[in-house]
Amino acid sequence: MSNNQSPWSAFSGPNLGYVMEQYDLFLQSPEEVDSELVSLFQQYGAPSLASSSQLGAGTSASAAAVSPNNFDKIIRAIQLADAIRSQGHLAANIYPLNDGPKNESKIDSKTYNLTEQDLKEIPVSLLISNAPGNITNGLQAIEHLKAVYTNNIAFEISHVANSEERAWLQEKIEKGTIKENLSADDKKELLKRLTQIEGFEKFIHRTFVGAKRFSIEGLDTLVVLIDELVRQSEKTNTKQVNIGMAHRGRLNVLTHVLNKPYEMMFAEFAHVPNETFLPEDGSLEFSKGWYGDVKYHNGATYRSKTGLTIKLAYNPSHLEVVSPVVTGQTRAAQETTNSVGYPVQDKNAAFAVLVHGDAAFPGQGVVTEVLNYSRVRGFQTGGSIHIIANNMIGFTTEHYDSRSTLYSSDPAKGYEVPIIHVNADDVEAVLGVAKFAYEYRKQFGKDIVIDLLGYRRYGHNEMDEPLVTNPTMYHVIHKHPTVREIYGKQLVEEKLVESSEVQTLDETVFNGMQAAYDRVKELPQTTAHEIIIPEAVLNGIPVVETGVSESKLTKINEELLTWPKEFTPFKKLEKILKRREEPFKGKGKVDWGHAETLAFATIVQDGNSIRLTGQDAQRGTFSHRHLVLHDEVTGAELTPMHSISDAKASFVVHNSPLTEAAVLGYEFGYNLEDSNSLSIWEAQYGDFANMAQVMFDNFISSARSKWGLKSGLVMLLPHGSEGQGAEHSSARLERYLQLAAENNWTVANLSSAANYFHILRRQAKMLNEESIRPLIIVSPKSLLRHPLVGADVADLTTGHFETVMEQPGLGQNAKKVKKIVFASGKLAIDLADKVKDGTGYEYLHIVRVEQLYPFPTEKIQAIIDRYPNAKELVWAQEETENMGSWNFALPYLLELAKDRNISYVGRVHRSSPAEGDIDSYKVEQTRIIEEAVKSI
Ligand SMILES: Cc1ncc(C[n+]2csc(CCOP(=O)(O)OP(=O)(O)O)c2C)c(N)n1
Repeated sequence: MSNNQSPWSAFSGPNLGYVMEQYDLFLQSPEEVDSELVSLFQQYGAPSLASSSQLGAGTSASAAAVSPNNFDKIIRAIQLADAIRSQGHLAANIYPLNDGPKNESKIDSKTYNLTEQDLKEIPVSLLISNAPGNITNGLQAIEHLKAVYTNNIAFEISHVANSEERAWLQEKIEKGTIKENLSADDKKELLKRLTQIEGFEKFIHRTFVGAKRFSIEGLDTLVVLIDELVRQSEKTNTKQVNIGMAHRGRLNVLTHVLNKPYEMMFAEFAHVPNETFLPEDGSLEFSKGWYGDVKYHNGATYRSKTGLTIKLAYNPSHLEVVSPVVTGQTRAAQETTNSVGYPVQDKNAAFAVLVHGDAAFPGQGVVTEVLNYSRVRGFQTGGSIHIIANNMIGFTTEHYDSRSTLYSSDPAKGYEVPIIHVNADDVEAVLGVAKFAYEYRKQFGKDIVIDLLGYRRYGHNEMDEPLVTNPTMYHVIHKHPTVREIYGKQLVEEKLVESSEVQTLDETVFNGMQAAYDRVKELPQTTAHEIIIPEAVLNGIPVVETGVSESKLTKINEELLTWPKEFTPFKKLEKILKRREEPFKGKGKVDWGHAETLAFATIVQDGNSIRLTGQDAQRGTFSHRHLVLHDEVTGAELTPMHSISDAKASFVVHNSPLTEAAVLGYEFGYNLEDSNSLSIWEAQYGDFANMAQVMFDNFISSARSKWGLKSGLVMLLPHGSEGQGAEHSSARLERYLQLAAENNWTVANLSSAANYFHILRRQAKMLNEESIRPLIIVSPKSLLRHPLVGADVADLTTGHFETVMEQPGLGQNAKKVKKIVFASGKLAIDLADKVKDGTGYEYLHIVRVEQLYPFPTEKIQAIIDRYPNAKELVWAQEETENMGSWNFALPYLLELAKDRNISYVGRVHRSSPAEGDIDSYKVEQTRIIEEAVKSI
């Protein structure tokens, strides 16, 4: 630009509009305008159309003739165009029952004091960049914008901060082609699909009267939407689609998307075994637990001939909690973990489709927990496609009692997720929206929300009478035609089909279902349901040798402590870590964190990848881990585990977002999908795990018995009374023991770093075995560096995980032992500290129960049998009497004790797990220790 040339020639379209707007502001309050623009305005005066380089295609003569000095109108027209973009959704036709809020004033030209003639005079290019060629003046431009932003599809994208993204979205929308012109065949196919979807519900409604199915009707196009996502996936070589959804419409999705045969479905309604109808080509897989679950919680895996796998996740009643599980599964499906270093992620390999309810989406916090990790490196999956199956009601609760926001989808806005609202009665629009969402995810690797707005034809379930609580809504619904009827009518009007054909199609589909049910009726009726627990589960975990040769461990240790020359460690940390050389030179002990590191290294050498996550897990809450080092100068990260020679699998530790439910659920899902990976979640303190209680109750403890899902997930829950007050003293061990049954998981409270090494290695070795089960370790805090807990290298070279350990120095003279004390974890070490080498405690033996569940009855029995004069069995714990392991252990002790006495030493019944001040703690802890070891 030469000095003399007006800078305004460089501006065109909406940019010129923006400069004009700024000029207007400059005239009124110059201090609010950017200083650079101010100097331009001072030097060159008003920006003018006449000096703009391009008026753009479609600029009519009259438009070009707008007076350059009177651009107030232009500004108002631009504001109108922008309002349509940002507020058009308020005026859109997105509610099938026409019962949503509507406000057209914000996009009315009168609000902007603009006449049709005014608009006609505005150049198109000022309002729309790259407008379709048939738009030749401003009025047409505004009408076009209204058509694309306020029809049956509405958009909310102004909260997306990235301008490239917004421009991409805007261009796609304003092209006006999201709702495509379908061929006649495509339309007929769609009608057929809608007929099947509706027909399935109608058939069940009539045949199995009163049976709960959580009908899809009113949101039938949900299936069409997912169908399209599947089709797009097949086209773009995506390997896996993971669907998470609740009850609503689930049976329809199972049948039509996962291709579960009608016969199988109807057999379930008729209470007859359905395996006979499982497709013989192996395309469909179900896992089944021995205790089972209701049909609308079951999942399935479908493998199409094109190589695409579709999974519908097994799901408990608890709304939204499946979302993190499915997202974790998706990450695992995207990652390759069979080589050293970080796992390699291919975001195109899989994606998650998360279907939400309109009440649950804004109501359940786990939804935003999941949205939050959408761009966090350890948890993102390149974008989930969220669908709100929005029937405008939650059970009987209407939106005004359900949320404080205008839309159900509003919580997603904080995460810069584009939101598309679409009228579920416009099947072609729904189809277009599915494609659009798929394309967006592919382009930007981010989440997107489709708010599919429909209604619910019946009550919450089919037994409910919705007129009782929601009369006005339901009087409308009862008169509202189904989407099949609407689309059938449309195709008749378009002369693509005769109305009789619509009717015949409906009958044919219904007859097909009747024929399927007739085949079911031929099966013998049965009400018996045998509960058969698999042998491998009943047998529990066998003894697994887990020692590693000293030469291997020595080499690993050296490799872990050899860092690249250019890496500048933080000196203090370097000193601490270098101390890990000492146990290999016969000095000092391998402490807890060191034992863990060595176990991890040997596990990746054996070929199992490791993924460890948790709050501050890289360093470890208690600064004991340091698996990721930071260069003091550059801040660069170094993971020494990646330098282990012969490692055959990936290793990663992620610091997680500050959530328990969403992260634990994620890891559970990850581990389900990649059964070869040792997935570990660590709570910052064990008590925080109760924020994820639903994951323990509904997935981790029971997924195998309900759904047949195997998991080897490890959970580390720091636990132990140390005078830190009520919260950080207890992982609420009793909860995990209460949920223990049918060998569902292992619960351990350890007192030895060597035993920790062996239990981790045992878990890894069991990963692909039938006997694998989740592992809960209530892990230590002060024991992390306790000399009595540390291991000698020799303790790691042979042997296996010990479910029970005996206190060294005690019980030497069997006849003299009068009392056997059982303790675990930190109290076991407090007692060890007390009895030292055992001198003076001939009457006493202490048994450390390292594995609480499955309870090591036989081992304990063998120990008790060695001490015929031990008349007193004492269960000692530092927890309160109503917490900890005592109530769980008592029935086992009663069986073991025979004629011996059983007594309890520990804190009395309390409502809070620990005293709030350190002094009271010390007094109480000392009392427990004294009482436990005192002579009888
Ligand atoms: C966490 C949780 N709380 C309560 C319920 C009980 N419940 C089942 S469905 C439902 C209403 C759900 O409404 P919405 O999310 O709109 O889904 P819709 O059933 O309408 O499809 C409620 C409260 C539940 N299943 N899960």
